[in-house]
Amino acid sequence: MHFTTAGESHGSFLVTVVTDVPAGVSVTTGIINAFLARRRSGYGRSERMTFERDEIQILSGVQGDKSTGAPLAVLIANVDSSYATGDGSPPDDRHTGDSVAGDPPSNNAHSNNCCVDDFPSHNDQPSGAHFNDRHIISPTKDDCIPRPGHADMAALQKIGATDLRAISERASGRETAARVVAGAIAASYLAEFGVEVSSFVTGIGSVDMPAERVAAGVLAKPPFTRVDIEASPVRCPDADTTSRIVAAIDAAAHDGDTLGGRFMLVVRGLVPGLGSYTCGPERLSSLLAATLASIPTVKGLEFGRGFDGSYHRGSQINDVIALVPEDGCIQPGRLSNNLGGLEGGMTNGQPLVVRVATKAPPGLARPLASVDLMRRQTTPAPTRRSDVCVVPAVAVVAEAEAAVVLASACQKKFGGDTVADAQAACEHYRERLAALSTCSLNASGG
Ligand code: EPS
Repeated sequence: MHFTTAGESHGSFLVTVVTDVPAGVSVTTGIINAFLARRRSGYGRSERMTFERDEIQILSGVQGDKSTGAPLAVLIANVDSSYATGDGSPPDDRHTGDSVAGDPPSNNAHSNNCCVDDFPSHNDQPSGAHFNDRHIISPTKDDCIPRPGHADMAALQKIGATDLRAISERASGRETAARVVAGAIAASYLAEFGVEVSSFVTGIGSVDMPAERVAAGVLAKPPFTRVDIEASPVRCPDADTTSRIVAAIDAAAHDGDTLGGRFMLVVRGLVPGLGSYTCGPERLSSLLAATLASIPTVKGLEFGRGFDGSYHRGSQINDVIALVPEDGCIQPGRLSNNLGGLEGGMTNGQPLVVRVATKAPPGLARPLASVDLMRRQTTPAPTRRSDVCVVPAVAVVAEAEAAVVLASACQKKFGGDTVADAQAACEHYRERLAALSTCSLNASGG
């Protein structure tokens, strides 16, 4: 399963195209909407999340609530669609296709206000300035001021100076809504194999959940449920920690600041042997690290005990292989899960556990300093709507990203054409694994 996204934060639509989806996966607007609604939630989001509805339209690849095996294309409508993109025509023209050939493109309100004329001449430039003025077509002063922590400045240098919105519109965290569409489809596929992808927030800013409760939360049978997690406004299944986090977010908002944090990604029900020990890039750890690190604001990843594990001796951190009871039999398993369910780049049948750290988002209401590229002056960065905290939403996006990687690994092991064929192959594989249990010894008279 693979996906790509298109669309801008304030364009008319975000688009997700998902390919290599086996036939027979349950795909409904309800399944996708439920995932998208979780991404919109979380205390500390900007006011945009109060009016975006993420209304979707499934354009292809589904018949009667099941995937057909053909690529799926899904649209998410942006309510805030103030940025004209594509052919530049307003959304209504695009729906009806009734724009008249030869008409000038109807751009947004700012587009004729090219700031190139406002530029000092080359002679006025400070030495060391390398901007190519001819390409700077930003329509407003704010759009010539890169915001620290965003893609603005590095991308401007990378692609040549241009209207910063062409960068920020695509680099925005809004694009992750389109990723969640693919994740919802992948999670629906994984559910057919009894795999549950989940996450919970463990800390935001300097507030952390008690370590014992975090440790219990990543066990095969945790003391709290998905309902408990979603009942918290910050997706943290600990009432006291939730209250302290909410207070911390309020304090940051009051100061015009933002907060990052930490969450656990936990996937239960995975069979051993997904991924590969044979080639580095095929290792599940590589694939998961790449996909999770691709999420904006993600700055740290730990598999299992991660950095903490590095302080311990091999005798303390490697999970002993033991005979453990399962389904009335005794079979080889583990008594601990220090390695987070991954050994040799493969799942080992334990819950997959990844701890993720995110930085505080860059949209500060009390802005950091930046440079006005039009006037070559230092100036405060522009202020827009501020997401004071996005950690609960990023955790949902991480679920989506991980689901796609795990669904692909599952397809690779069990076949990619239909869900039913893959389930049969998985059942056969489980029977092969059961041959290692004491029940099979008894059955064979051993
Ligand atoms: C987001 C939508 C954006 C931001 C946020 C994520 O909307 P707007 O720019 O209109 O306020 O709220 O973007 C970022 C955090 C970012 O860094 O760009 C969303 O739908 O998640």
